[in-house]
Amino acid sequence: MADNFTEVFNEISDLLQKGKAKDIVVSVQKALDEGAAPGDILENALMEGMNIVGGKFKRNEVFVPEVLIAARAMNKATETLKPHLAKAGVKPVGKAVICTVKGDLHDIGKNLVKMMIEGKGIEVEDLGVDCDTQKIVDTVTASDAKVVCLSALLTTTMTAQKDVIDALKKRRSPGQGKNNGRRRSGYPEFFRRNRRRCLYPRCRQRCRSLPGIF
Ligand code: B12
Repeated sequence: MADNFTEVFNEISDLLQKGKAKDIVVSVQKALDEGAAPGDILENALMEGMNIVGGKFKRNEVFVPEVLIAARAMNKATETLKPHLAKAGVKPVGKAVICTVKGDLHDIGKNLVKMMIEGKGIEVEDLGVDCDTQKIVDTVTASDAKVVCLSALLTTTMTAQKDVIDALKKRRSPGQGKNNGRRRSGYPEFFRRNRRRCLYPRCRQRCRSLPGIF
């Protein structure tokens, strides 16, 4: 953490842990005015505070209501940061679909990832939380999205990521018919063209992520 900003970053982290949504917006603005980099505020103040809340939640020192008000403060703070993280006036370079999978309501990380991707000039269609596999597949198929971002924080919802990937592999979108007698892959063209590896660990496709995003 940049020494100059230790005080204001600690203040932001404390306010997040206490769930002070109004005050945190003022402190985030103060940090920006003092010249702190938006990415540092996110990582060294907000994420720091959320990790402390997470640790306390795990040790049963705080409970769901406290985590929820901290989450609300986090969302308010990231709203303030958003315009500073996004590159103004960047022409969209592609489209992504993002959501949390069926059964998962944790959307803070998803919202952050969305902001980061938007900051790279990618247009993002956000399907929200607790998203049905079929709805994701339909949206991806109907759109020209090149990237699908699936967020799952629970052990029990991880498998829904695989469900979506399997369903996407099986589907045949209107533009994905036969190609020289061979069936074309259901994977978005981007992955094949850019030779990236899939986010799903066991998938052998090379479609990891866009360069420099994650
Ligand atoms: C906040 C929180 C909640 C809030 C969520 C509020 C909200 N609107 O999001 C509430 C109180 C609702 C909640 C509920 C529950 N929670 Co909770 N929660 C958390 C907590 C404390 C923080 C998560 C968070 O937001 N972190 C901050 C963000 C910024 O980090 P992140 O989510 O990890 O996201 C980053 C990366 O993961 C990544 N990322 C995230 N998504 C994506 C997507 C893509 C495509 C990419 C590339 C990257 C990426 O990038 C993000 C930025 O770096 C975690 C503990 C922890 N320390 O993680 C537990 C935790 C996730 N919850 C847990 C549990 C058990 C639950 C409940 C089942 C509790 C209960 N008994 O009711 C419920 C389930 C609700 C549901 N159906 O989803 C467990 C999960 C354990 C497990 N292995 O399954 C955890 C780990 C706590 C614990 N240690 O026990 N929770």
